[in-house]
Amino acid sequence: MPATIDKAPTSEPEIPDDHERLDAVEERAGRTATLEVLIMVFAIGALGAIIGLAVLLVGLNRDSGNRSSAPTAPASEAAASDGAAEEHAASGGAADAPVAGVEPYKRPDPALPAVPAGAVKKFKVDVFEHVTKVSNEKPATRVWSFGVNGALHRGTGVSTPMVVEQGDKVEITLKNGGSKKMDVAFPHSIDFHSSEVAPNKAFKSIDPGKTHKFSFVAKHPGVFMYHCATDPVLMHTGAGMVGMMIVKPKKLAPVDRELWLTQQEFYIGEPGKDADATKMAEKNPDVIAFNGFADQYKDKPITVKRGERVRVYVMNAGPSIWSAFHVIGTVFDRTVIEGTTGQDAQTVNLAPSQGGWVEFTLDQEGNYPFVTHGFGDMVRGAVGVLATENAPKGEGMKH
Ligand SMILES: [Cu+2]
Repeated sequence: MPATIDKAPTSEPEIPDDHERLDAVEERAGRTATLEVLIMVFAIGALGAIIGLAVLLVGLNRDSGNRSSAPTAPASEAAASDGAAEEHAASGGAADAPVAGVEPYKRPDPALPAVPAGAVKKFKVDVFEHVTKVSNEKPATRVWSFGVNGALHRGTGVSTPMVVEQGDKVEITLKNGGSKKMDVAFPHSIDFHSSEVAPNKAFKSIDPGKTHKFSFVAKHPGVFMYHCATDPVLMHTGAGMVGMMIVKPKKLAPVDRELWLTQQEFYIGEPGKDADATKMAEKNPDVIAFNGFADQYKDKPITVKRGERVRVYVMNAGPSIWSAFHVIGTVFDRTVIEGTTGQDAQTVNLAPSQGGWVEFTLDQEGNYPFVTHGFGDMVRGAVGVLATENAPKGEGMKH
């Protein structure tokens, strides 16, 4: 600025008359000054080096502190935005680190839901994204799920089944996150294998907060998969967006008890975070579960009666692993899998997306485990127990 520039120097040194003496004095003074300057430079240099090192160390410390705490930042933001407290250990990535704000476990009732009343079967399908455990042994994970007509299986990773009868008109209203509680972050869609419709229209993706309505006639009986079809479909289905629609045949013989079981894989990422896409691509699930939680019906068995006729509707929702559904201690009298009726079967073979039902009676009081007989998959959680009313309690798998 001009104000500063205009300031003339006021301490201009005076020039003495005796030039010789002055030169000598100046020379000595100059040598002394040079020495002093050298010492000063040295001292400053040393001090600078020390300060520099200290700054560097502090900087490194802060930097590493930032890195280790970085993963919590998005979680805190998410917590602030949806009101659900969510955090995990700042560093080390401990797999068993506690995750706050995890939904409490609630055992899904395996009894088959009823067909909705009314001439047109109306399903209001909610998409929600939630943090839940899917196994007692594994950290909580963020699962993307479907709820139906207000029934949301929070506390597990399973989506709600839908049941209709052959020939029913089905009306679907898909709501991609109808409220803050649904916590939806991505576009989603729903694809029904039980329908015959133009997928580009009916199964289109919709943004968070949007609604999409479509209908179809359920012409074919069977146990059909439904799933999110939004790209990348492996990510959406591997994150949990799979379920079953049962289309009962018109003249299905009544049985004493009807149950539903969805076999599903879970690929757990960072604790409390979205599923691990690399594990999905490698088909290496952490958990394979019936109805969304590893071993849950082994720990809390499904009660049946000795001698009653049981029908179990089974869907292998994958997304990638086969199911070899088997009940230990019985033989299936009748099986209906993908339109083929069978009998005298020990195990049914279900590719990812396939389903059907099996019928049997348990002739003696006891605990009858059901499994995928692919045992490497069973040990990841695909096991449960059917316990007759007078079976020894608390014995689970013992036999
Ligand atoms: Cu989706």
